[in-house]
Amino acid sequence: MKRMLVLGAVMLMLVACGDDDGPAIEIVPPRLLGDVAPENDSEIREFLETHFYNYEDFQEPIDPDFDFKIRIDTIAGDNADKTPLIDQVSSDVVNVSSSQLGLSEEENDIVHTYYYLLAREGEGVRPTIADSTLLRYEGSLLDGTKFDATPSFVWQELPFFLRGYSNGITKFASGTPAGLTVNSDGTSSYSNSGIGMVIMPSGLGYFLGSGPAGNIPSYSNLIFTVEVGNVIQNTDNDNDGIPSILEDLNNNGYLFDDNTDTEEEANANFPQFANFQDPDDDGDGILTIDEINEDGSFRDSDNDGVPDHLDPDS
Ligand SMILES: [Ca+2]
Ligand SMILES: [Ca+2]
Ligand SMILES: [Ca+2]
Ligand SMILES: [Ca+2]
Repeated sequence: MKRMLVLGAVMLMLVACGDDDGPAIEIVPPRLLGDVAPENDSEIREFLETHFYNYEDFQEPIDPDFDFKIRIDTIAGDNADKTPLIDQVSSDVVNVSSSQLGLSEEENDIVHTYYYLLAREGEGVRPTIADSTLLRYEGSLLDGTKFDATPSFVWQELPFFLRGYSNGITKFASGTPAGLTVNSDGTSSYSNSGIGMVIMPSGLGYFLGSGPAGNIPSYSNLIFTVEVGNVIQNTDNDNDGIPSILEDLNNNGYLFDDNTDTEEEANANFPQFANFQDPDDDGDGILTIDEINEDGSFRDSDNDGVPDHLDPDS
């Protein structure tokens, strides 16, 4: 996941099929978000109804040897009377447009529901979708196939293109400040960290597939178990004096579609940098940090309603 998805070009899946004239290649266009999202949601809900997690391990008194790992199993046999996940999760929604996934079908604001489980409430603060967060995670498919994991705590710069991941992380609070313990066997733990799980549809994940090792099939629902250790609030990714979360100009909870100098960057053959990644938001050659006041407030020198750092002519 540390490797960002390159979503510029829409990938087409090639399917070989035979006919009378020999093998031919049929191009299958990507499916519609609006068709896949409800299918994914039924699959996820069925999973939540038929599976449970080791919630008893998380209840007091806690076994001193418990590793605070979430374990999922099916409700059957000896476990037939366990409480299903569906009774223990919460949900939230994210609107997704096809352009945000590099798709061309012009679908806008398709509702996607993700589910999250708080196995242990953290004691500290919750990150925004754009805060640096110290965490560890494990990603898997609903069938249990693991595709990515960081067994040790790592600092991650949110947001990710995986919106279910970035949004899901905001539900977990960090642990006790300076609560990191490195054990003699090299493992580490964090006191009172937020521990839980996020289950998301493919439109909030890798949609067409791929993933860290190219091992995620198209339209796959994803599960991430996460533990949030520490959070840097008001992270300013590009050090321009404006916290990243405040660079979501259109307030849609998605930071990659707020780019004030799109044309200037295209004309200069630069890659596109969204405002939260761009120290000169309006591309006028003056750094944003030099176009705002020291206390972080904005200036509007020519009184046209556009603050100086977003206004190339002032
Ligand atoms: Ca935005
Ligand atoms: Ca830019
Ligand atoms: Ca910026
Ligand atoms: Ca500027």
